[in-house]
Amino acid sequence: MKALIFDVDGVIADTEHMGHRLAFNQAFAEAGLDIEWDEEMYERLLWVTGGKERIAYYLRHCPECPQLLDARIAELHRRKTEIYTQMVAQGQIPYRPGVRRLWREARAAGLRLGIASTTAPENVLALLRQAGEEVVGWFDSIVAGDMVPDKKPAPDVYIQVLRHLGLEAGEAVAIEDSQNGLIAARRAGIPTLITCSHYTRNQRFEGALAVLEHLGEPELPARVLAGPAAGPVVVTPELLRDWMGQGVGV
Ligand code: XBP
Repeated sequence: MKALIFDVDGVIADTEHMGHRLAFNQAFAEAGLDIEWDEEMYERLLWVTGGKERIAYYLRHCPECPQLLDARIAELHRRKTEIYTQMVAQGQIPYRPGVRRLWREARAAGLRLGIASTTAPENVLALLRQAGEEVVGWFDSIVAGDMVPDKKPAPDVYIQVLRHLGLEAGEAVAIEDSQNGLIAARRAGIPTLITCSHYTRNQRFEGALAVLEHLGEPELPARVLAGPAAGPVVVTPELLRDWMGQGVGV
């Protein structure tokens, strides 16, 4: 294991729940559109990855909604991104347990770090900067949003990160929170750990290394929801190497 590749939304912070949905709704309201995505609707819409794609999908399936041109959807999405990045900059979306600790431990252990995300690159940078300006430089590859042709569950984003890092799939571990993310990483051949988030708790994760509540802190170990260990765990580079060595899986 030479690298850890992190998904962003749901893994670094519970951004879908605390940020993205609210930002979409605010952008709709500001544009004078009578659209509000409640939690139940948003959970279903999350199967469509990418904000522009999600808006377009929703409008196509909403007979009473205006049918907007792609340029209008892109404009709405730009405003949504502005709203979202402001929310992040104001510190409204805290990091999940264990994320910063694992980044530090991975670097200390000589592992490289990557980001593979479907969200817009400016959203990724805003969230990383929340941990300090220098944190962006900890990542040797950040691939996000429209930087690849096809979004998750396509493997493009992971294949691109592996290319940047110059690694084979089996030399990295991906950390994801959703079934679409797991499929993307597995299609790229990368062993994948799942930390469930607000909207993905009920999804299925066959083929993951393990399914955890979060990454854990020494004072707040994470429950193992499926996988190799019985008791609560704190995810460390050593634990991941151990699980990789044992060939564990869900
Ligand atoms: C999650 C997504 C994104 C976000 C919204 O990506 O599918 O579309 O919901 O962000 P990941 P944008 O879990 O891979 O980070 O509106 O910027 O697309």
